[in-house]
Amino acid sequence: MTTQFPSDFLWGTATASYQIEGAVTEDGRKPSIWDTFSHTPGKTHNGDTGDVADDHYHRWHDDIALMHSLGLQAYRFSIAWPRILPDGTGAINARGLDFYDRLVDGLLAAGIRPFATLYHWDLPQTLQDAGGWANRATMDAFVHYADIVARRLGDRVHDWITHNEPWCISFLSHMLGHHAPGATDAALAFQVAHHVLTSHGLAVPVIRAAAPGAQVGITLNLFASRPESDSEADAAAARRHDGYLNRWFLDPVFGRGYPNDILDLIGPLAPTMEPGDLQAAGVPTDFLGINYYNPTYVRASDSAQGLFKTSELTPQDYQARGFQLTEMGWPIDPTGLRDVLLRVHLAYGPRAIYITENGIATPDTVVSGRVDDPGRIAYIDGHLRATADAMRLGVPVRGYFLWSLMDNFEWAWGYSKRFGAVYVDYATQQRIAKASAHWYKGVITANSLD
Ligand code: IFM
Repeated sequence: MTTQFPSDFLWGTATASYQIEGAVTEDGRKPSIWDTFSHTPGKTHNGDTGDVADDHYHRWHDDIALMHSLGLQAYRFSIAWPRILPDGTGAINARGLDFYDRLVDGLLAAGIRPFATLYHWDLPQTLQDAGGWANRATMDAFVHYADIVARRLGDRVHDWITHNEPWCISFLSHMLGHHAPGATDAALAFQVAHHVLTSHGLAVPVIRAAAPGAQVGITLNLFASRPESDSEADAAAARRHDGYLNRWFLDPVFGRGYPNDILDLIGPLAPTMEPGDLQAAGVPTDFLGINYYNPTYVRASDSAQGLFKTSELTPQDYQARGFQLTEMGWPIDPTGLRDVLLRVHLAYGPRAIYITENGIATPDTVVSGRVDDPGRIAYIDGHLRATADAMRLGVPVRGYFLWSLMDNFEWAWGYSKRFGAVYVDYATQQRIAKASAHWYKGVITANSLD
């Protein structure tokens, strides 16, 4: 059955600065926490770093031409804070701003609408040395940085995202230790989350003032938290899981403060707040960005280590239950996206939603100059149909950004996982549009799925 999208539906791809740019010491850029982390032995697969990545800093012009050839209408990229303010605050590095200036002009000349994310994890190391996101001063530094960037680009960039995936910035990076800066302290993670959310809210009016007419939002990575069985214990575990992964972020962003059930659960680990913080975090926004990859099934667990007393199914569990897995070991289930979209619409009512990331890592190889990735086509197809299902039920989804434009540095997984619609040969930096990129172009052109 043909699935038609509205005529103004926006089709794009997404990337992030540290994952593609390389050129980490060029034109005045100083280290970010990801430079430090990736250069620390044992932190990334194979010791991979973003030193070169996709060399996009030098190849941006060709990359825009590639996007144009693929029919893309929008491009979500992130700005590297350490290029703009190499120490996080203080002197502005004009050459850093110039890079994004050229990029934006190039995108517009190619008819591609730029969506700029201000923070996709590359915190200047100097700020980390002063306490990072646990330090309130980092919030002020972020707002100042947002102001500088919005003043420079705001005459041409109309769509702004403050932060990408606050859950990853806080819990994945400060409680689970998987991402930079690699801390394992739950109280720290809650404090970081609070400052990230507050800084989002403080930055929104600043961006609007610097870029009149701007549409401003935040991107959350949301999960379909599902109980593994019908038992009341597992249902309660799924609520806790949802509480700390989803509601801990959705509730304050939509002006409701933090969820009481999670506050009760964490007791003294709750963040220190100042008057006005929650009000700031709840500032009305123009859209919500949602990143969705997979559902998560959880069961109650009495493990003394688990603050939330839940455990997620393992990849083996998912396989045993008939799920197909991505190369990341994540279960594939597009109904999770439909459920997340409906839930957010009904419970929070954002003015508009963009799917700012959705995609899959697949085991791609080049054969006779071609890369066939049927798994990616099936994944996108399924998730677009799920999106259309949600839209038919009234969810205001305005666009879809495939993660990612091209293969890139997948954080702790280094270059071992390929999420791109475009294959990157890291030895030569050759780009090869995969079968999915050609297929996606067809979808964009038709504005529908057959
Ligand atoms: O590569 C990441 C991206 O930086 C943030 N969202 C999830 C992607 C895939 O893991």
